[in-house]
Amino acid sequence: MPTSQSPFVFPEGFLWGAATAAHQIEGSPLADGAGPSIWTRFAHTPGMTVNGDTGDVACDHYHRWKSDVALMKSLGLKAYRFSVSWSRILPEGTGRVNQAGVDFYSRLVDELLANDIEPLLTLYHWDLPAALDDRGGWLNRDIADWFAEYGSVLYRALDGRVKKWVTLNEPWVVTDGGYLHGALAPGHKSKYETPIATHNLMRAHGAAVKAYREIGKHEIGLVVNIEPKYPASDSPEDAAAVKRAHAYMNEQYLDAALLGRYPPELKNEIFGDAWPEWADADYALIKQKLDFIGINYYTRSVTQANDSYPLKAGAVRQPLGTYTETGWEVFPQGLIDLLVWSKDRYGNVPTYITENGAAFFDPPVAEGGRIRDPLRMDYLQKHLKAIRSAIDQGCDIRGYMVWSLLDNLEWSLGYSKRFGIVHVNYGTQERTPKDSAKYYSRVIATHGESLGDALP
Ligand code: GBH
Repeated sequence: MPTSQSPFVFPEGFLWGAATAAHQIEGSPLADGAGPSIWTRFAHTPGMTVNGDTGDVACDHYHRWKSDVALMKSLGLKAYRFSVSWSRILPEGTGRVNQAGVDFYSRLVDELLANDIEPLLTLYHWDLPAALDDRGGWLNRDIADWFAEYGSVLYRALDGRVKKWVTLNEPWVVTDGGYLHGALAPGHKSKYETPIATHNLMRAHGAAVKAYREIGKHEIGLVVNIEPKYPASDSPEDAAAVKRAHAYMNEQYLDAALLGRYPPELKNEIFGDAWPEWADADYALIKQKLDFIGINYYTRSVTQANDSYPLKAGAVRQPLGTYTETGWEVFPQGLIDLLVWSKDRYGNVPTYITENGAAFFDPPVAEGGRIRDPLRMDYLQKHLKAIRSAIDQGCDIRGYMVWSLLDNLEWSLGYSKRFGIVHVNYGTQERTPKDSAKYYSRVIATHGESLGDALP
């Protein structure tokens, strides 16, 4: 029983968990009747991923789901956030349901519940059915209906056992990476396509929430990535760059979902004529009541004006900053700042931190199976303290999902970056909890009370 002595004890019911995504851990993407996704296709296109890495095997979670749940249980996790691969459920994206795909997730959910681990299910974590991409993917307005149809199959199969649903993971990354800069599937580079993909993602989100209200009885929300923007100098140019970057990354999707509009900077300062006018009926579809929002936080951005296209703003490296292996600055105060900003702008919607974590080089597994990852442990401690402090400042934070349970496929970076609190040996598929996993277990077991203790 936590005592009131520790300033770090978390509110009752605060949900401690870990997160993953289907394409990043499952492997066997075409097993049991599944159709290909844009990520299967993209990763098999030469030159698109580091070392040509693909998700064909990944962490083999598709076969190891049961022992992976036992691993979660042994760490004391109370929740597990995962995503469903759309093309396992509907191989063509719409129409025919592949029951074997539904059964896979149904068994996973049963196993989680049998171990008292609450499932948080994300419908879309970037692996669009390739068959839908062939029909225009996120550029086709029909995708709102396709997405609601897909969601409805899962709501009917799993609602009640699953009580927390997420429509989209990080629509900003889908559009910026997939349609503007092309580093992620489907690899397009078009200023004209990006706003259309954005808008159809949000229409699909709205349609899936609307369908949920007819079928489901529990909670549904949206997950976004937020990166607070700070000016690199006092110049008016940098202040304007911050405003653009903030509107583009941080306000774009939450404003649409919660306020029913897009920030004016998108048309006036960033996309110009490439930003279309949308019908009022679209905004009405997009703005649905949400039960919660999920925020993924990794880093901040110190922003300056530049001539990059089309944002004319970019991040500057901080000479005194600490950086992770993906080149992201460690900046826990940013998490407090963004949670307070979100509370003030959107009215303290119940919020989960649905991802937070860091890639660092881990030493090889030492004798006795120990993996020392002091930098990741320090990262977790600082960010959990930041959340505790945001709660003290009145933010309604309901839970925390560390990214990630396992080392996994880091999209186009392949297996080169390790975010797991559990090490994966990709040769043997052996899982070894790192020191950070043991630390996180103890924080969970003490409900935060031990958060201030010196790190081992
Ligand atoms: C998440 O996205 C994904 O949901 C998850 O699948 C992924 O594995 C995980 O993060 C780790 O990458 O280069 O300094 O300008 C991360 C969203 C958006 C966070 C871009 C970092 C760039 C920082 N990312 N942001 S910088």
